[in-house]
Amino acid sequence: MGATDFANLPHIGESVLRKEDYRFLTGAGQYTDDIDLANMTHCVFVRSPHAHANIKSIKKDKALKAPGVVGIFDGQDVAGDKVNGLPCGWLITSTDGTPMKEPAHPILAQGKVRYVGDHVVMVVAETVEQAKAAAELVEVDYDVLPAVVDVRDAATGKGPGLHAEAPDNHCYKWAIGDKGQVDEAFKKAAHITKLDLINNRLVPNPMEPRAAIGAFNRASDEYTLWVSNQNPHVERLLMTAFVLGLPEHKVRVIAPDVGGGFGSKIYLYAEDVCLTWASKKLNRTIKWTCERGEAFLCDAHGRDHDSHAELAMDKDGKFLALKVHTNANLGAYLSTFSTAVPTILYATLLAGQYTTPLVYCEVDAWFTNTAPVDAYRGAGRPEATYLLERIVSRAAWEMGLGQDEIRKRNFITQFPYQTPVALQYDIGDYHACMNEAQKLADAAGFAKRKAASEAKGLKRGIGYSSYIEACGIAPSNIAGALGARAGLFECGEVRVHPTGSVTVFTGSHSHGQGHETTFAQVVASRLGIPVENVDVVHGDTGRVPFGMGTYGSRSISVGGAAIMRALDKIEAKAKKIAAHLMEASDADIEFANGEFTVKGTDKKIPFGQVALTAYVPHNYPLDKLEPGLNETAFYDPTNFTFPAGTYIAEVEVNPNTGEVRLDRFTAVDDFGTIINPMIVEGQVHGGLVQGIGQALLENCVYDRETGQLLSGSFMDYAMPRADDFPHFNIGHVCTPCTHNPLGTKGCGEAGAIGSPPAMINAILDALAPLGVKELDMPATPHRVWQAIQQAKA
Ligand code: MCN
Repeated sequence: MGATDFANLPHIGESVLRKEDYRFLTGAGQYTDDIDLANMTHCVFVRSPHAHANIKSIKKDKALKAPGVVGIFDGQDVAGDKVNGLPCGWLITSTDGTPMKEPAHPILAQGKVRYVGDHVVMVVAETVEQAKAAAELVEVDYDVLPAVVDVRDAATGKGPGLHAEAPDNHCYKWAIGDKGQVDEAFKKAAHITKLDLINNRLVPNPMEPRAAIGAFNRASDEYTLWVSNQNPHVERLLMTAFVLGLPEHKVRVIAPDVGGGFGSKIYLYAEDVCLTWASKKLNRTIKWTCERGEAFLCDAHGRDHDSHAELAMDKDGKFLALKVHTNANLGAYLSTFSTAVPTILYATLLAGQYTTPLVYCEVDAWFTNTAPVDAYRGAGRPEATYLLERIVSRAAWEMGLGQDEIRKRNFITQFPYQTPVALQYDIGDYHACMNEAQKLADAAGFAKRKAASEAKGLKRGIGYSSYIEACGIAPSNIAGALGARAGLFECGEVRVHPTGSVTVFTGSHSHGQGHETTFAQVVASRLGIPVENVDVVHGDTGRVPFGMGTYGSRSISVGGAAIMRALDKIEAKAKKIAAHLMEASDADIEFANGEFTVKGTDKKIPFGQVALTAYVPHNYPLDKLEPGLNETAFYDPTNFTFPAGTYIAEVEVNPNTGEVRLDRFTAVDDFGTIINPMIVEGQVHGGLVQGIGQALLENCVYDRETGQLLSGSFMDYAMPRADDFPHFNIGHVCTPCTHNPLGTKGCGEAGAIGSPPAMINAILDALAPLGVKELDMPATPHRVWQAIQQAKA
């Protein structure tokens, strides 16, 4: 079935209420910490209080004697059992041809700790309280070393080396584009706009902190790990093949209900491996639930870039070339996909929506004494969009053009479009998004509103951002050539039951995105059955054939496409059964609205009758066809999908206090065909809140000298709240993706990608009359006020 026919099916584009919400809203969800198993023990981790230190000794004797203690393990114990370190899933090759530096990432520190929160000792006891009390008795003697936490310090050679493999803390130097050609283009430029900017470090903070339960069954020699994770098959593969050396089929990983992840639960974490390993060693089931303060320290953080960019233009503001240098903070160790974030997922997006013919980007990645940095909602694409959309607005102001006008002059209009940074966009309509956004934002009325603000002593500004992003990393062979150490396909199984209801098994994982509803809509619409008759199973390696999980807004476009492929097989087989039942030839059978018909006749039978016949094959072509109606498909996309849109923010700034009030925010996105508008709108809202949160409030700060995390709780890390936001104006443009069978493009990250530059551009626009030209996120009242004072000075 083609994408156009699909878009016209009954439940597609319908705001079906979320099937999963009944259980979530009535307290019936089952999160990892809700699971209590017989004879279960509990675990806490003794973590490093220092950013950088040698471990002189670890004394466990007193703790071992504490009430309820079942076992205590440290780095020597795991080394003794030949447990490997955590692997990194993406190999980046430096410009000189050498592989990135890949120091060991032990699951319990071996002789040295490298960030506050690094795992040192695991304490297992009968109760959490007993484990905590015993952990207090573990004596770790440290020899504290100087630390380096700021990426600018690491990049300028300040601070000590963290790893013997990278004495200068340099992990890799990576580049994309032709530097020589870019330099030539700069020589011909009529105007060059320059910009230095920082993309602030963020803490993910899903509602449910990480949690895991490791269990070992002596009878079957099998392990089970329940874990709050976004991709259980990948977790199992990495843990068995690379760390524990276990047969994959002897380990079952279950990610039950998961209360959000935003990227931070993609990774294989040390705790998950510790619990699995120790469950056999102690022959006891072990639970660990991360506390919020612990999560701040040890969940992978996001962003943390320091960049310099230059944009060359002709006299009309047409972009000739873009040149970027970025220092990326990787933290103390390489987290699972960390190395791909500031490279493949970042620099390849620097063409944006524009015809810029030449782009060169160089990235230096550094180790620092901070928590590992990895993908966080958007992963690389927010960093690219922030840089590009900030410099484009600055260029507009320098050239005396409107922020809209400079964008329109440079928009790509012909598709497919090959960018100078590897990606080929299949389709889009950037002018349509801009026009719709300007209409919804009432951009024409801005001058009047600005005058009204001015009359109140307030500064009003408008900020634009025309983002593009790439979802559903693909195809596997190209990603492999670029360093991916995993496939990027998805798997779907459609099991039609004898009574015509359906269970779908998907390798995608839903942790807030509503897959149980939208995937059911896809299946119900194809088979012409009620949405309630379709159940979606995900998150269990014991039930789902295989899966690559959820990240990069890939689930509907890759996971959904795999289900579509399985449905193609179901339909093809069902047609043969129907042909037999109606004594017609296979070629004459048509299927629509849940009925099989014979072309040119009034003969018809419902889907349910075919399903029953498949399992009660009395009148059945057994000589040609197997009984049953159960099909599996794997789908490896031929390209990314490229959602894009224009966002417009309008703010009022109080010049006396520096306080920013977001007055209106408009987001017009092109997600191709939309399955469920309500869910998509929810996804956009969530993304916007995270992006605007980054722009105005959120900031992860380490003490530059000691490496202590200063924003380690919600008292110091400002999470956005509902009353920080106005009602969002949401609009859509639809250019269906050309290469997946649904015509969909991902929507899960767009809001977080497009909104930060729109916000900062709006604030800078408001403050332009005061001479403010520079502002880094988050634009807290203090920072804005300081910028105003500095401009005055
Ligand atoms: N959808 C649709 N029509 C489209 C596109 C998507 O109806 N054209 C629906 C999908 O069917 C799905 C939802 O919208 O129900 C999101 O789909 P998609 O864009 O494919 O994204 P994923 O499901 O792969 O979700 C991942 C994405 C990412 S990468 C992050 S990070 C993120 C996000 O989703 N983390 C989230 N949204 C989140 N939402 C919640 N509540 N919690 C998180 O942790």
